[in-house]
Amino acid sequence: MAGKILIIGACGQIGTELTLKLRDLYGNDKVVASDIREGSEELMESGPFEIADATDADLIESLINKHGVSEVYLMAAMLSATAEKAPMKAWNLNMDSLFHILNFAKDKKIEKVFWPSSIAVFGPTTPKNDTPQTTIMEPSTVYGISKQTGERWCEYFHDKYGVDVRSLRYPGIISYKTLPGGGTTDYAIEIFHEALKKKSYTSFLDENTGLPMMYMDDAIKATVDIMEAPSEKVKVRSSYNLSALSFTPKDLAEAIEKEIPEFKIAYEPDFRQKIADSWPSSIDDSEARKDWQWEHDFDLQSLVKEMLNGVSEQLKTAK
Ligand code: AKB
Repeated sequence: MAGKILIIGACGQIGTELTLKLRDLYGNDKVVASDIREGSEELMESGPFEIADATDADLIESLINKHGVSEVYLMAAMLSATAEKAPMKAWNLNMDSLFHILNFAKDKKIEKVFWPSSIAVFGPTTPKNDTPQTTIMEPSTVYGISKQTGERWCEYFHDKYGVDVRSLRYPGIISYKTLPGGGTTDYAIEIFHEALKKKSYTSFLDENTGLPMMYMDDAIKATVDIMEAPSEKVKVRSSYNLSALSFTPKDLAEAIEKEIPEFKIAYEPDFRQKIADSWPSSIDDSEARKDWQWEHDFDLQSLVKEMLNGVSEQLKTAK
């Protein structure tokens, strides 16, 4: 890598763990974290940090120049449930931030870009099971529309201007270090906190809502792998399907019950049910597995064990 890495949206759920992993891999001073707000102590103290609004092109450009940045990971975004409540704000954040970075890459101010897409690019008319890489995509959420549009622009900037942009369609990502904000898959994180605190949880999705999910360590591994892959192996320049697990709230509750036998779950679906119903239940990610040898490590029971251990440690230190 010629210069440093800049992570925009470094204090979010994925950004936090990605920053720490990249600092481990490439050195603390090589990875500049930035976000609109400060993040965890570990993130703030382990390397350079800048307050930055992802939509402020001049500020982002000044950070690229100041730190000698050659790679950008653009993790800032408004997620599905929150975006439904503020459609234009979500559209502006999700699209403006991407255009700034793609244009910097087009103008050779940076060399390489990572931008996350999501299973939200699919919609109610998409085949629900084993959703293929290339298929019908008619997303019905603001977030999904912004991610699908972003994918088209990534491919366009690659094909037309030779921009080295790489992207993954993340499923629901399960982790405990930093809470997610405003996603439809967040029930699968809340459930662990409530299981340990109260031995019960009321899910905002119906018991049989199957969704693609993944443990954070696998999501970070996929992100590092696609960014380290030789350019010719990255054949899809819109965004790769990426998959590990698929489960329903009922499956997850049963896996938690194996560890906490008294655990009880109830179901009170809200507006997020409609979003979840429009998304696939499972994803075919054979192209990622073939092109750059993607493999996941965590199955449902190992994810449950990691989450219960991680959240209970957090609850102990919070006391
Ligand atoms: C959300 O639920 O909005 C996100 C996603 C699947 O992209 N976790």
